[in-house]
Amino acid sequence: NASDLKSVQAYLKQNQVPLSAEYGGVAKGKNVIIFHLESFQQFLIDFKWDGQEVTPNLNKIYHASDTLSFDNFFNQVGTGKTADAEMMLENSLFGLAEGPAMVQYGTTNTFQAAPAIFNQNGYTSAAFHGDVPSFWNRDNAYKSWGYNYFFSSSYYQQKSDYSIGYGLKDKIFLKDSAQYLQQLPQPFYAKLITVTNHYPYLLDKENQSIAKTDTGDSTVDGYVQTAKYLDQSVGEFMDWLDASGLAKNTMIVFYGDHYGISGNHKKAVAKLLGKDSFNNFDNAQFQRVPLMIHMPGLKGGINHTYGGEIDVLPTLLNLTGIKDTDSIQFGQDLLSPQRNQTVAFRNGDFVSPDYTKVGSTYYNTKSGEIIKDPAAPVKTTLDELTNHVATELSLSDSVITGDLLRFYEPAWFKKVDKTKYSYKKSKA
Ligand code: GP9
Ligand code: MN
Repeated sequence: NASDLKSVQAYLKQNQVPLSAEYGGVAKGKNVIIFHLESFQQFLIDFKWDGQEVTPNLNKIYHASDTLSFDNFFNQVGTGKTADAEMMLENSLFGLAEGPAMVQYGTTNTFQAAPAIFNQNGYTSAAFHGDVPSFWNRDNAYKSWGYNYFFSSSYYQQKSDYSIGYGLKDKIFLKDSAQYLQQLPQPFYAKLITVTNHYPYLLDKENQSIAKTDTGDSTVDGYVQTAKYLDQSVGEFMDWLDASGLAKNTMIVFYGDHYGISGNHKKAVAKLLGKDSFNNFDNAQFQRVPLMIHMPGLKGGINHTYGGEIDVLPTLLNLTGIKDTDSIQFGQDLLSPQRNQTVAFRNGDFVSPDYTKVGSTYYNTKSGEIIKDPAAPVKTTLDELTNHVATELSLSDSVITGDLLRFYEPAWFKKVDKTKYSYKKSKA
């Protein structure tokens, strides 16, 4: 009820940090493209196999002087996988510990999500995905989030070899999406969700352009092939974006939504990474995914701040100069010098620049050493970090399970009327 909202607001107020002044408003009025790199992990950046870079196009973007690239950025998904990533990126609310929040609460809850915030600041918002609209309850959740448009499978030409796994192959999906994208009124906020680089990483022969890896684990060895295919589709899309003239007015945000290879494949991952062992600490560090913010003229570089998917929305709103004072968002601007760098995982584990928690074991993040019998001050710090993460997660959960945003009507946001939206393709 409304008093629960008060405790959430008190926590957020207490943990508020100033936004980056240096980057505030540098992307004002620019188009925003959110490019969802399915199951794409940070270790693939600059990774070589079969005598070549697996992802040369993304590597080039990662190292470009007008790209902000975060090398300590983590996925924070629970069992909701892509759905949790979407919930975090567009609401700065965590998915739930059990079950996908986007499915259980996406239809009925009140949200103050990115598509609606951008739309109320002059943007047209659109989502693109080559799967059926009902997957992860997207068609209903997107109405709650205020997407003006949602282009899903019925908007794309379908042929038997056009799809693989959960939907359209990325090259086809992106080529057709570009036709819709360039017709959107500008500025637009557009999310492109790829899907080919998805477990178990199958790809037809004619699209394979790198050898499988040789770990012997059949669900791991195809990963470089679908990752390279995704990278090629990014390259083709970026060429189109340049040729269309849109690139110069667009900030494009690439992010990996969660791990591709789960920690259960320890032996295979150790071989892949050329390590002689792969333990729980290594697996926590392995949860890094790319976040790359690319915009012509942006003061880029590799940013080492520790952060996660929960932090993207406040970062984007500051970059685009959109005011949302006292929003109910659990993330912090990734570019704020005062930010809290403790990255909460959905199960209560965390990684910070100094400490990593996995279950009941604590490690030194820099050395990977287990911390046994810590001295009193260290023990206090570890307890504080553990409690901070537990509180952050449980308060975020209360916002979702208690539908608390229905009690919050900030001046900068008009409640979304879900009945206004329909994503059905009108019969041609
Ligand atoms: C399907 C795709 C699923 O639409 O987004 O991805 P997942 O949640 O399995 O990573
Ligand atoms: Mn996913």
